[in-house]
Amino acid sequence: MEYKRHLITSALPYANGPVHIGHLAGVYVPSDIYVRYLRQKGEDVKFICGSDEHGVPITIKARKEGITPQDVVDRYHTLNKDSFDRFGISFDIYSRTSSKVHHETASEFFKELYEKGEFVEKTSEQYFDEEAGQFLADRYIKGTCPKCSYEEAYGDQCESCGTSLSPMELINPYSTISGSKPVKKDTTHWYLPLDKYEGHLRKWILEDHKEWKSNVYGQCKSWLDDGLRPRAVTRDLDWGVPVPVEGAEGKVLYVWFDAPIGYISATKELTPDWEKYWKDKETRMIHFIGKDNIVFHCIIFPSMLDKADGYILPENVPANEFLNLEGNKISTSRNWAVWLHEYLDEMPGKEDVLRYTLTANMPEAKDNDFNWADFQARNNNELVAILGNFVNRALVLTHKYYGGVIPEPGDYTDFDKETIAQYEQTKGLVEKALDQFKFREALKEAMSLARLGNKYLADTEPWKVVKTDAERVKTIMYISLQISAALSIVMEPFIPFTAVKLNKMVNAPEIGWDDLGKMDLLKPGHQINKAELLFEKIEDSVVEAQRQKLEDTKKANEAENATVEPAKDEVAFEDFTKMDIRIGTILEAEKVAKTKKLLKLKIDTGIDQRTVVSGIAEYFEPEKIVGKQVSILVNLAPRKIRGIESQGMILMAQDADGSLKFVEPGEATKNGSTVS
Ligand code: B3M
Ligand code: ZN
Repeated sequence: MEYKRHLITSALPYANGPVHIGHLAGVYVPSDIYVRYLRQKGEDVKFICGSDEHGVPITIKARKEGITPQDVVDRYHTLNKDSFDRFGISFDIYSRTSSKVHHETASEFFKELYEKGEFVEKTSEQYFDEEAGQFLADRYIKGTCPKCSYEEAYGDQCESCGTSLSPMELINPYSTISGSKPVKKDTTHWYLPLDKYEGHLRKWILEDHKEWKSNVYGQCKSWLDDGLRPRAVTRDLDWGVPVPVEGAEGKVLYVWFDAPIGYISATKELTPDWEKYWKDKETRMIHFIGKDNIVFHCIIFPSMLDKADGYILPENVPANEFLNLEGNKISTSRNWAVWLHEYLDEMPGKEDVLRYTLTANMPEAKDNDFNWADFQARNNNELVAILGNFVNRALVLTHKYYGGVIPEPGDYTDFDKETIAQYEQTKGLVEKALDQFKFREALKEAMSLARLGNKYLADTEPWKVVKTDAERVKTIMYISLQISAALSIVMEPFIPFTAVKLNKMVNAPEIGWDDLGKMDLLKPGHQINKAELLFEKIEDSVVEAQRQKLEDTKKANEAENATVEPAKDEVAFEDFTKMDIRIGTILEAEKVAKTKKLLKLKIDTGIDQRTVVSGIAEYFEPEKIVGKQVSILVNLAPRKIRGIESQGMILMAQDADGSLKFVEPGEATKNGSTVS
């Protein structure tokens, strides 16, 4: 079916933390590529996003920081909106669900279904924290997962096995507010009877949308085969959209009921024609999300839309899988992530390098991994060595031979014709891939054009031929310049900053997607602008610094989670008094030859000066510890270590991250002072 317009939504990031590369690879880079592609083709498209500002994680963060939920969402809404903008994610609107428009829209939506009698009203026992004086929903309650026995499962989902849960299913539940064991108390909520919609959903998804990605189709099928259950769409919370029903004081809409309605309220904010995008069958709606949001976008939200007045349903929901980082799961709580705002600050001008790498490794069908070595390789071996190198040669030689003016080509050789024939395939190959949401494949086809150009120049060697056949070089450069101009268009959805720069260099603002494949994008006599390098090599030190940053994070995590050794067996006081520990000062320190771990120390013990061999060489540079005061066991029997007689032992503390620290007096102390 031909559609008049497209409504593209991308998951609303929770405003309780920054956006990281997992979000980008899962949702925002693919949706932005797709929207830019539609715009290139001249389609009428609206790209909708915004902050998801309700939900328990936000109130938990506010409580932890002693601020209000509004303070939390204001901080992250601003940070994320700014970061997306700097990264070239080209939303038509980036709204927020704490807005007045959204509260009104979500409230009206609920009321519409309520008045139609769609909800089932049910009073049931829910867990209540008597200390905190509140009901425990979602992340306010934890316990053991009934499915996999993970002991930190939340009331709404087990993060270990992914099972969707309700608080009543948890084993040994406890409140995450007070830690106390909750009691059960009656409360009334409104439920969406998903079980009633099962037949319609089965037909709509399993029969009418067999073309959906297998990871999405498969998850929907297993949800439907497991049997759908009524789902509560309200909560006993004070942060969110109040339930617009008499007697519902203190209750708000469940975040996953109100958030998808955020797409509608944002469209309302964007255009008075919003109903054309939400209620006209000639609009094609696509939801871009991560795999953990499939049930909400394929089962729950479409059921809500279907029961409301005249809304269209999504034509596709191309959810991506997850991205891991250096072989580990990305984790906000463990700070194991590459945060977008930090990347933008630390790698200015490299937005497209990250876009390119995340697209090349996009977790489209299975989880995939991001690592800094690959990031560097993609930049140096592909962007610099192929795309940048080709374009730079084509433009620099045109300036060198023709003062930057496009030459008149001569006859094409067979090799020219083969190259042009391949160039003419690019548009169709990129479109076919993008129409199927295959972004890795689409990028590969677009980059094949750069490889083609690079090979064409390398094989024709105009810098050599120019000495003998100037006419031939005009044809070679003409063909190379058409390919360069085509790259400034076909690369725009993927690496938009570079595409704009390249299009300025070829000085052809008027060309567009439909011109791809033509051989007269730049006509003879056209003047190109100055050639600049599109990319610069990324040195080892740059990625080393990023890896070190992750290493430091890992160490900090280990330190935080390290368990403290249990105490050793009891000793009698008399045993302890036998040990004579003094304060001493390190006078000299040197590495013990042929060993990695040993330092030979000369220590002033206040009693005498003596030699001690200590296994601290991997932790301290000898010259840096001279003069340091230490605690030394002076009546330890001397022993030979690597031929050196060691007369005593200095006391060291092994920190949680494995590092060694001296046990030293807090202030200057006389050598020989007794430690007891
Ligand atoms: N806030 C994102 C998440 O689950 C969630 C998406 C809402 S889209 C309506 O991380
Ligand atoms: Zn589980």
